[in-house]
Amino acid sequence: MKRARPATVSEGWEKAGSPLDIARIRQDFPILRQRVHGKPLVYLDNAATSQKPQCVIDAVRRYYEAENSNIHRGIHYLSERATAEYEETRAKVQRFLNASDSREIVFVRGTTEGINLVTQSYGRKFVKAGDEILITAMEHHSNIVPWQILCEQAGARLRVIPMNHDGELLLEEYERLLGGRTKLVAVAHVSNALGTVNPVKQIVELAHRRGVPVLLDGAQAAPHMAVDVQALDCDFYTFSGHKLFGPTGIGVLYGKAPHLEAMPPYQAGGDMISLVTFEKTHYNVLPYKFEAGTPHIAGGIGLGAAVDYVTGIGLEAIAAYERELLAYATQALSAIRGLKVIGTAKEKAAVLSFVLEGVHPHDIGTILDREGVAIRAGHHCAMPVMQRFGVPATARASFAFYNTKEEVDVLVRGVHKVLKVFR
Ligand code: C6P
Repeated sequence: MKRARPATVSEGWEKAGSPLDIARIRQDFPILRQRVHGKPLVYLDNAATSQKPQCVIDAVRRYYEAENSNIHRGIHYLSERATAEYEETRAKVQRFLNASDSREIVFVRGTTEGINLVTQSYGRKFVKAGDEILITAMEHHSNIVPWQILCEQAGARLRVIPMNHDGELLLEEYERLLGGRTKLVAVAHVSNALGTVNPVKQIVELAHRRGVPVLLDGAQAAPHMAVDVQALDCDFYTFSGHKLFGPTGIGVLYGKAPHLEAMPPYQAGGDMISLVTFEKTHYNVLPYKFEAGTPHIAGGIGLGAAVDYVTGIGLEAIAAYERELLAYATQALSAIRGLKVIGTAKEKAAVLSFVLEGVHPHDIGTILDREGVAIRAGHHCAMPVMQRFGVPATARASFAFYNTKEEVDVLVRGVHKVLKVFR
């Protein structure tokens, strides 16, 4: 049955209800109490980085106040305590991604480093002249440039799976591109510029039928939906801690153990070795073979607290709430004359990119900022996406579970203010 359109968008929303106590959740994020330019902060730039709950801030502070020491090295009390906490995060991330073994969880600086690790370790060993790497037309630069560099080094070719005008991948083109030369497929789970949730399970299945491994860039997925790497059967999965309500400078690369075993080290130095002589070095076991040097210990401990926090709320509940929020915002913004949403895939996550006729996205961002609303305006490190849609940039609102419909209303009122200035 077709439902009548609610008198105001928010009325329909109120009735939809949500199992999450958002008012309560917001109290966990001290930064959200801030005023910006005299207005309450409305933080809608979560795809760039998300805010930190008090428990994450406390975990980082506690480490520096009470545990600061190097890990995996000392036999003293502080070092053992810090090592245990850092390694506990690895176990938490293993459960979070449902990886079968904590040896498959490699700590990196973030998604960018996770992808660079695979290109420079797996890629340099297994990709040869004449081989092909498949990526998609909606990748972030982090999932384009490292592959370009590898292809240049190896004499391989980078090929691109196209998308339609809604921002959905053309799977028949993908199947056509997958061939005997394909050595690896690298795909964003969720597009940061369009919000598209890609059919990654199907993408992995199609690649595996031809014996091709798949890397999934989970930067925009891991904070917003439950990820099960065993169910997806992906070969590599990477995400950034700072988008998952954790600290910057820490992230995760999941890799299937047989791949990681077969790969040479990415960087060399302390901790990634078991025995060093001037003649020969023996490398450490997984995952330490890929973790050279003193890591971001406080970041790792903070990430553990972040994983606990989102797991406590529940990724299913987060995904459901954000779906409602996105629908509410899409409906409200689409009703504005001259506004065009860029990225209208059927399956979308908490990203809403748009352009306004006759107004540069940077002007939208600047005027919204004066209203206390933080969005991102620009190419979102996805220039080929802008080229595909024929726009220089977009304005992008991106949501997290602490955002509310009232904040969406502030955004909508702000866009009307932009229109008043320009029309
Ligand atoms: N996107 C955005 O505003 P790092 O910088 O390593 O934490 O994440 C890189 C990255 C990789 N893949 C995707 C899909 C991403 O969205 C990002 C980061 C931010 O959209 C900053 S450019």
